[in-house]
Amino acid sequence: MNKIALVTGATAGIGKAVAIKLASLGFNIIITGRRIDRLEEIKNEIVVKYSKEVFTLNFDVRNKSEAIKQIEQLPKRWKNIDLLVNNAGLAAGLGTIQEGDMEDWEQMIDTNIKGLLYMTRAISPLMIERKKGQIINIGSIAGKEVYPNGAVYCSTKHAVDALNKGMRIDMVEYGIKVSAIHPGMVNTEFSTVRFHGDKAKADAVYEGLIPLYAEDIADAVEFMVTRPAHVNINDMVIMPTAQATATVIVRK
Ligand code: NDP
Ligand code: 8X3
Repeated sequence: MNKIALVTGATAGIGKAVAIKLASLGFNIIITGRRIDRLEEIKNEIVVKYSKEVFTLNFDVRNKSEAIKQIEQLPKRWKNIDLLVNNAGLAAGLGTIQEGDMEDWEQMIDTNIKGLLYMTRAISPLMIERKKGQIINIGSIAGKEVYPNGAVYCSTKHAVDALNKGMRIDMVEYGIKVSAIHPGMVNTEFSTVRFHGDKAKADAVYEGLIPLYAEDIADAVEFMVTRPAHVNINDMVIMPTAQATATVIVRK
């Protein structure tokens, strides 16, 4: 069987583009997400275009017992996961701490930090047993800087940055590569989700500049997974050319 990659949050945006890219590189893919119709669509697309095998897992990464069970119950051959892409995540809302919506905070913390931890806890022992594997964590420029009205989202992505470094320390003796990609603005469903479905507000985020596209991040994943065995890319920060920092953006 070909190499196996598991991509969390593969029903949209970066995760979907990464799953498709990895299939084009020859991986069989496990895709996860809460929207089962999307999982089935993407599975069909990959099977038809790339003739790769796809296994779908429909669950919420915030649900600890479900996340662990989904991996435990994988058929034996699908447990040989060579690559885990921890991508599922979101920003919910944009506002100050003093006025923040605590439900939004919990959703971000539970998905971006705890969900990533559950998936890594479930899958890393399988890699350790085989003494091989690679983990790519999708962080953000928000994990390198803090911007106004983004304290909680930025905290979750700073946590991803720290977890990426910590995991690398824990895994090094087993030969497991651990990397992070930290994108700036990528035009996906991210802003629509952040603004709770307000598409006009979301579109305004990308007005007057060429943002990154999900495929640009998939290209970075391709670079990471095609390095020789002795090379690990620790960390990659990728921005649109029109963006210098989280807040310095040139719009024309
Ligand atoms: P999208 O909203 O387009 O995609 C998010 C994906 O995450 C979806 O597949 C969604 O699937 C999944 N997801 C969200 N919550 C859960 C959950 N509780 N359980 C399972 N899956 C979940 O956004 P992006 O593709 O842009 O975001 C992907 C990652 O990239 C995130 O971690 C985000 O923080 C990060 N990022 C995004 C940037 C951007 O500008 N777009 C920049 C920097 C980082 P479903 O809804 O079906 O469950
Ligand atoms: C998403 C990009 O700039 O909203 O992580 O933090 S930003």
